[in-house]
Amino acid sequence: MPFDEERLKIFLQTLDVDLFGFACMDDYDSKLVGIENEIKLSLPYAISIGIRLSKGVLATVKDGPNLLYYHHYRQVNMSLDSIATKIARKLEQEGFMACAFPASQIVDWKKQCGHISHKKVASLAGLGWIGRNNLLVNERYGSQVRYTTILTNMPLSRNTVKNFGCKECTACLSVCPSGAIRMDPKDFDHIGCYNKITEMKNKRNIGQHICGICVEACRGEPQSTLTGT
Ligand code: B12
Repeated sequence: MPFDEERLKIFLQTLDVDLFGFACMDDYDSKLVGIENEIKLSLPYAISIGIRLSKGVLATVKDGPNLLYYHHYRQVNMSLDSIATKIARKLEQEGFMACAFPASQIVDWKKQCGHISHKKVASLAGLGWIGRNNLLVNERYGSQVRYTTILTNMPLSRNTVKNFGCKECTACLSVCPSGAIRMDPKDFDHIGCYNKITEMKNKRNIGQHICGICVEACRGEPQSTLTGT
């Protein structure tokens, strides 16, 4: 029996992820960073996976990042990286090519970019939309999900993009310590956010540019139907 999309879905359901979806790299209209752009042609399909953050840990994020959140952030990144490697290995064992990208690695420090935007791939894979907080908002889990991407040449169908938008929700607006969040997601103040995160990193002795306040505030709708394929 050939390893097709249906069998891939069954395999993905056995893994410890909360969300997954498929996209076509034809629709990814940005350049990849620090890697040959031709990979989009040789590996034209994308699998986006997401792991939700612990509600218990997020509840401790009051006025900014703490060491517990930092540890959890690293653990979830490690889980995503390990699961993405497992998926790529499975695809290669089944005779396809695949490439797993790191969950959280900066390859261009000046432009603050990773190889590929996981938010963009996840939104193309139907897992959510870019919210007022500049994060990917999933209908069910809000922004409390971290993502990564696997590219492959195994033919996959595109999921429908769910660009529902934040509607009247402004939960993240007033809590942002830098005032970077505005009504229109396009007006998000990237520099203001970055400066505040850098200040918190230095003051709180946290080894990473993290914050967590707008992540904690964006909780999604627990009643909504499960997204992903
Ligand atoms: C570098 C980086 C940062 C930099 C900022 C860089 C930047 N310019 O965005 C800093 C250190 C400031 C940062 C901060 C944070 N980050 Co960060 N970061 C990254 C990283 C490693 C690379 C991002 C990148 O390449 N950006 C380049 C720009 C061009 O791409 P982008 O921001 O991803 O997306 C833009 C465009 O692509 C476009 N877009 C996005 N989707 C779509 C869809 C369509 C259809 C279209 C047309 C356009 C479009 O609009 C976006 C906004 O401008 C990613 C991991 C990754 N490889 O994706 C994590 C990542 C974006 N970070 C993440 C998080 C959670 C955070 C923080 C909350 C920190 C924390 N963990 O506590 C804050 C968020 C602050 C905020 N509200 O935005 C998560 C987001 C998860 C989510 N649910 O959205 C990611 C995806 C990591 C992960 N593995 O999950 N981050």
